[in-house]
Amino acid sequence: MALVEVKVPDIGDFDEVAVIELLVKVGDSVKAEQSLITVESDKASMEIPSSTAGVVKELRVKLGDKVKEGSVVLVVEAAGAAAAVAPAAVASAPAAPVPAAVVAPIAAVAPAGAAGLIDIHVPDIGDFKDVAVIEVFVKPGDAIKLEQSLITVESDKASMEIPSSHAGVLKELKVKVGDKVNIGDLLAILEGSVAVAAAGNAAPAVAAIAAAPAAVAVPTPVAVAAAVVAAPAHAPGASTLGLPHASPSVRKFARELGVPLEEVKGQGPKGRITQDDVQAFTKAVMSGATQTKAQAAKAPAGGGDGAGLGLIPWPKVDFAKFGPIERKEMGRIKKISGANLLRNAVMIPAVTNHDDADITDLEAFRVSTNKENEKSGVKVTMLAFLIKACVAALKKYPEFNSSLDGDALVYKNYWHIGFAADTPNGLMVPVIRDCDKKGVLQISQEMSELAKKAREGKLGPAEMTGATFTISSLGGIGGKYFTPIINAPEVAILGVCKSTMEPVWDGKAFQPRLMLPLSLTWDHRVIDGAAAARFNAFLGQILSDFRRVLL
Ligand code: CAO
Repeated sequence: MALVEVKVPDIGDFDEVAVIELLVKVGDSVKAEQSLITVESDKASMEIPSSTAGVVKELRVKLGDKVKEGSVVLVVEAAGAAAAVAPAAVASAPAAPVPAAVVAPIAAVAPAGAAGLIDIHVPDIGDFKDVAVIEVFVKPGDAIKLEQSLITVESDKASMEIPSSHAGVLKELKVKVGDKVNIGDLLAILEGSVAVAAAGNAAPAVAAIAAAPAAVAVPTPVAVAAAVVAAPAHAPGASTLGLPHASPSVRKFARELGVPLEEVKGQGPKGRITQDDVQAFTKAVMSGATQTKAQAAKAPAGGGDGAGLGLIPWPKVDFAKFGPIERKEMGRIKKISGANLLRNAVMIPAVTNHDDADITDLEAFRVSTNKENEKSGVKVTMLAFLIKACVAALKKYPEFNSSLDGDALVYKNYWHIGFAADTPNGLMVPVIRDCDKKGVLQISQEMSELAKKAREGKLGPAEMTGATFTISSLGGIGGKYFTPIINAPEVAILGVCKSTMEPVWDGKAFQPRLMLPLSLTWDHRVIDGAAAARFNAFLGQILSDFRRVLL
């Protein structure tokens, strides 16, 4: 097999251009004319094509290298070659076909009829036809300097800026983004007395270099000499024109996916946006982890990603400086629940109402029920009664059983109640379905089965989804009140703490009553404070006299 060196072709007067992208790796099969690397000057980026088909054996350049005409890009084992050739006898292949220099230092300039009006046409951009206008840098009324970039055009292999051949005030733009242009097309009309042509030529050259696999358009020395570029184009890393820094192929890729390139954070050298960056951005948008600005602008009350909060960075502290430390990765469940809790805490305007419910009689009933049912093995806890009581309150105040969907509220005619379970792996929320149709005994039984499964890490996805309201009970542990975080897309959550005997004034005397602390957190976009107070009060009434559940 013949080993062939693929070299940088004639790229005109641009020497020492930086390699900004490697498009192939060792072992890849490449076709003739396939793009191998992207190089970039401060005015344009271009892809260097392969002069031959074969398999990449060796890469001779790396990111950041400076290359010029004749630099070896890589070594290819040419397809179809008969015999192996020792590395010492590596054959030099001709560089990619380069047609005659085509960026001519002429831009058609003709008076537009009226005095002082100058037509600016697309100059000779080489062997490119119907190239798309991808950026327009100027608008009517702008004062345009000689050589100032007016638009960027792009083929699938290169992008180039078209400079103004004259100075003046822009009267009319004849192109817009998306238009296809060709040599000689009218771009703009300037009004200006100073019709200065560059360096003794009628007009400057295109302030860019363009390259295509089969037809590499390069500025001739004459053209480059003529192109005295006054206005800076988009230098890598610096976005003087707000232009995202990316190669033509990446721009094309982003456009095809509808990705707003200016919102993609470039991870490449000098902040260059790579294809991987575009893919990562697309994945993040698809998974809901982020939103485009357009989505955020359209986002209804229930949407948005919290981006743009303008928060200062998380403090980075070297804790070891202050004492011995041990670092442990958080478990999967903690990571997942953490991300959800953060979103819910940040995005929901949540308010918590605290209240107490007199459960003296209910607790007595619960204890006697458990005595009666001792043999059945099913133990009824306060949480099961709370679930039943909450269903009654949710039915009376249906917005607590709803979810935000854009600007609409979805009212659910089912009552599936989630309960927070403390497990060795972290917080989990199993869901008991159709609690309105189940009795306290059945709810108790299901709850104990689901809690066991949760602790053993055996809950299936179906057992953790579909809740319409959640209860988080710390009653078995202690505490007085707390502020639970809403489990979105639900709109409210009830926190319960440990009941205690308290002296309660009955109008005549203090009576010892078992009081249960309740903490109701609610989404203020959906629920008002008065409704929350009513919900808690109603819940308290039911818990103090459970017969009300039947009403
Ligand atoms: N007041 C006083 N005692 C209570 C009580 C309350 N509000 N709630 C429960 N208790 C008692 C029970 O009666 C039981 O007492 P006995 O052992 O004497 O019968 C004891 O506390 C333990 O109850 P439990 O916790 O096992 O049962 P439960 O039904 O109340 O709760 C479960 C089940 C799964 C919710 C619970 O085990 C749990 O994991 N709780 C933690 C939830 C949590 O972490 N929430 C915080 C989320 S935010 O981070």
